[in-house]
Amino acid sequence: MNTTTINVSGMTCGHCVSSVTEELTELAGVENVAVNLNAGGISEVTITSTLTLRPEEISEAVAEAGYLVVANN
Ligand code: 9UX
Repeated sequence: MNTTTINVSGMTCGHCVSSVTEELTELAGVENVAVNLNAGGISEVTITSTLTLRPEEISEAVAEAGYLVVANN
């Protein structure tokens, strides 16, 4: 199992969490998505998958939901 942690900006409520979770869950091999919501700040999203995910497909999925993957610093 692969664990990928990303930082996402622009999420402020539970519906944001649902949207991002739904989009990421659609990626091939994704088993679980856990969001640590930081409303108004940078939220940490941890993705567990059976396949290795490409950074671009993750960014695209998050963008589909309407949010942005940002750097870890
Ligand atoms: Mo909640 Mo998130 O109304 O963009 S869906 S703030």
